[in-house]
Amino acid sequence: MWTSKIVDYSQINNTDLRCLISGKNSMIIVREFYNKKECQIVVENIKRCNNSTFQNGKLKHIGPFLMAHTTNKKTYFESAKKTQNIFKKIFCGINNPIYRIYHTVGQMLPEYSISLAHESQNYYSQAVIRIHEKGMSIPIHKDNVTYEGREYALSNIDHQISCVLHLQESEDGGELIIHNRRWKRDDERLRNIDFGYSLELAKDISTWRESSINTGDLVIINPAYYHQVTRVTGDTPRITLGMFLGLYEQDYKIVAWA
Ligand SMILES: O=C(O)CCC(=O)C(=O)O
Repeated sequence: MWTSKIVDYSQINNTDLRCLISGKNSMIIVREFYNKKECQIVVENIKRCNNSTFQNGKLKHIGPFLMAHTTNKKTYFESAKKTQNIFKKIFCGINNPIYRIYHTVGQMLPEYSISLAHESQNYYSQAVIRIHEKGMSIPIHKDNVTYEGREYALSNIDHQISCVLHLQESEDGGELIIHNRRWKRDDERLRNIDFGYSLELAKDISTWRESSINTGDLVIINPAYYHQVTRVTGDTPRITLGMFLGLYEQDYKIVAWA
């Protein structure tokens, strides 16, 4: 059966990220990556942010997302720069989870260096904080910068990994589902006009639905496999911090972006 791998933050040294790249496991959950108190402080700091902090009012994202700027690099890099200061404020006085993710993945692949991606002086977005309020969901989709981010230098990576830190869970809904089907170019015929793909792609495919994710857990997946988040049905918003990592095998280098 296609299952997740659950590890404690103290055991990450023995965790091999390659089980995601090869598709052997559906996801890695690092338990208690961030403690509950730290999550609470971050959530309180997010609540204090004014409206101009958010990318757009409806979706409630902090930080630009490369996939939303595939043909607008200038705006993406400008917004990424502005957001660095917002993140400094949000994580002021506590462990910055962005660097902790770098450190954690660095321990899983110790021979690799890891840093924020950049194109000359332009640094990519560090992360995206997503606030999913009641009624919101993420349709079935894949993430593949080598296909969709061709205008960006990092589209020549060898592998892409997605890391999502759960800062606040909703009482109900907001579950991550990952399907044991890797994106193929031919699947584009089943793409929706706005975002995501037809659920037909997941028909008769083994699926992993993870309902044991707790506040403070870090979830790592291979985003080339179709995944989705079910509708949030509780009153408390689901709040996450996400970023991608790209591996360059020959250079033993990992770059981070959102
Ligand atoms: O919020 C999540 O659990 C998954 C987010 C997602 O779809 C992604 O990182 O591509």
